[in-house]
Amino acid sequence: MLLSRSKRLRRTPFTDRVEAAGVKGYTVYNHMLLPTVFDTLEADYRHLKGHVQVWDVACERQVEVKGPDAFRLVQMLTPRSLANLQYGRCLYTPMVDETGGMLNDPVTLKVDEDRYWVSIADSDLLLWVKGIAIGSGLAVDVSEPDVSPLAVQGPKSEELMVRVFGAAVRDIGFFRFERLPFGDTAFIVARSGYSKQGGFEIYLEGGQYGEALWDVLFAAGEDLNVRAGGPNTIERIEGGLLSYGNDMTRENSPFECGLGKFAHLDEAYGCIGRDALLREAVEGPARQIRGVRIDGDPVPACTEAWPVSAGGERAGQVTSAMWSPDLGFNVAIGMVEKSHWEPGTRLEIAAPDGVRGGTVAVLPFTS
Ligand code: THG
Repeated sequence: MLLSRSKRLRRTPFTDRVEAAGVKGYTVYNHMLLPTVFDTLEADYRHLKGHVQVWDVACERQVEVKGPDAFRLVQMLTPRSLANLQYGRCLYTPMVDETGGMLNDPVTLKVDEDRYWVSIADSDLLLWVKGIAIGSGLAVDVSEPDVSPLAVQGPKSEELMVRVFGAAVRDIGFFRFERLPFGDTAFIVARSGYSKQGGFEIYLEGGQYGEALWDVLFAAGEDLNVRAGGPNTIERIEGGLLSYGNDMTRENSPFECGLGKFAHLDEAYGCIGRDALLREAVEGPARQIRGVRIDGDPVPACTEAWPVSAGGERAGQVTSAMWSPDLGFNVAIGMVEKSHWEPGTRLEIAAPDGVRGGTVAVLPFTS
């Protein structure tokens, strides 16, 4: 089965290079190509944990909010207090609707006075933000600028980034960014990314620079064994990084997603979902994201939710699952009902190839 391609399934400034690097699989994310496999998922995983990879994550589109009411609008979107969001900082910001349901889990950057970039996961957040801006009569422009993140991930990422952007890279703290020169322009460079192996994200501003940036990274990293890669499902499940649309949807609150620490309900005045979240906070969530260790041989691909039960009673669902070569068991992420969410609780998981035993675990997986 091949995905039929057209203009609607957007290419990125890096797609020609990704194809030349021998991409073997894509997913679709924000209506855009996202490379997922270059060698095998397991070989890519091993390489990511040992070396350095360059990832085309242009699909992490930016919703730019600009204008005198920009701060006010962004704070309407998230229960996380933005009081500490100075220039140079990135914040992981769950975004919710009026019921407190998750609409997206972006990283938000203050890139200028009265200008924010909301670096989104896979949902059409732009439409929601435009609707709120217009419906509330706010003085803002909401757009999707020509910005395409390129991630450099893995233990050798700092060495590679220093070679291309200079020693200033070393002083960038986790979830901080600097604007660093590149040729006749400059890019925002953040220490962040969708892996637990350490790394950076370069916010390419101007698609015309994409291939030059890609080529410079590969030339500078030859002796570091740099390769093309992408968000690796095995590594991200081990690391407990959530995937919007898979592990959580509009049906889930930040509390259910284990993101309650990012809900500052005493401070996030104006947040559209605040009242609903305040109500939920009284009782606490009825279910929550957990790790699940699944018994047996490597599980098949998790392409839909797998029902989870315990002693005949419904106990939740598994939404991401993979065999972990390093841990030697199947790692999974699921939503588990309160009655069964204590780590160590035994579960039955209805995988497509049969029912398997499993155990509730803490994220991230360590052993
Ligand atoms: N980088 C950028 N944009 C993105 C992603 C990214 N947009 C889509 C998607 N990823 C958004 N989701 C996440 C999920 C987790 C993290 C980042 C984006 C993440 N979490 C860290 C963790 O859980 O350990 C740190 C969170 C914190 O403590 O602040 O990095 O990757 N630009």
